[in-house]
Amino acid sequence: LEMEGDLRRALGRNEFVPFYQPIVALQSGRTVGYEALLRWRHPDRGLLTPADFLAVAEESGCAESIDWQIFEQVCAQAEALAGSDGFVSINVSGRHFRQPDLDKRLLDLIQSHRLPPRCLRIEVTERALLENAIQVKRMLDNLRSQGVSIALDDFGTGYSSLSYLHQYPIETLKIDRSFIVELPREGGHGAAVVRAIQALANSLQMQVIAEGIEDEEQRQALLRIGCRFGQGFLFATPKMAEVWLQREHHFA
Ligand code: G
Ligand code: G
Ligand code: MN
Ligand code: NA
Repeated sequence: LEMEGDLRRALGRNEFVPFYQPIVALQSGRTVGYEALLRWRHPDRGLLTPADFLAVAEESGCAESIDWQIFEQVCAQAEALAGSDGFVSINVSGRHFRQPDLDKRLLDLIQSHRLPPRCLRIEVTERALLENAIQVKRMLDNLRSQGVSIALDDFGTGYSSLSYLHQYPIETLKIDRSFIVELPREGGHGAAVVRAIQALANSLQMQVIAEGIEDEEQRQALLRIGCRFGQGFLFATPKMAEVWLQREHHFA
């Protein structure tokens, strides 16, 4: 409750900012895009992550305003970050998809910033797809038809039914980092899951991005499985846009 007042003050002072984590081609180390991740630059408590405040923000009804503060900044920065063929992805919560004009508002924002829609990607969770299936499908179809791409976040942790996947305009599956942690153990659970997701993606002609890659062993295991893209502390932690715009970064 103390934090609730704090959140509203922070909104007024634009203390919520997107940090960007590079998404790289695992073989070459070339940056192909960025994931925008919410941070709160708190004047006293330093840099806070969503785990520190998102639950309170949701209870107090501030979460959507925080999201729009992030989307606004991403739309202003995404073209420079994306370059000629990259993208910036944003996390859109399931709760946010209950708003029936989310697609229209996002497209209006994109247009007001003169952002080429191909620069933007939306990360949606399996849960969001299933909670409000018909409305979410309509909105994702609309966004996709305008050039925004769609990724399914935390894949593998949600629901087991895969039958819905091809019905949505999803181009990318993001493998949850819980599977990457277990990956290098030969014959382990992680490797089996990652191999299965990669095979599924291949047959549906989707791209795969592995999350939370922390060491070279994991990267090599992913390359052996045929996974081409990933992100994680092995390459880079999330940082402000300015850091990535200063010079060309290569994570080979
Ligand atoms: O970077 P980090 O560990 O703090 O992210 C934790 C979680 O917060 C992730 O699951 C991510 O999906 C979510 N998240 C990150 N940025 C945003 C955002 O801008 N809006 C919302 N709603 N969630 C976000
Ligand atoms: O749920 P989502 O995938 O959007 O959340 C991404 C989260 O994972 C962010 O909080 C980000 O800071 C965190 N993250 C990114 N790379 C790594 C990593 O290599 N290891 C760990 N432990 N967390 C990571
Ligand atoms: Mn994400
Ligand atoms: Na994820």
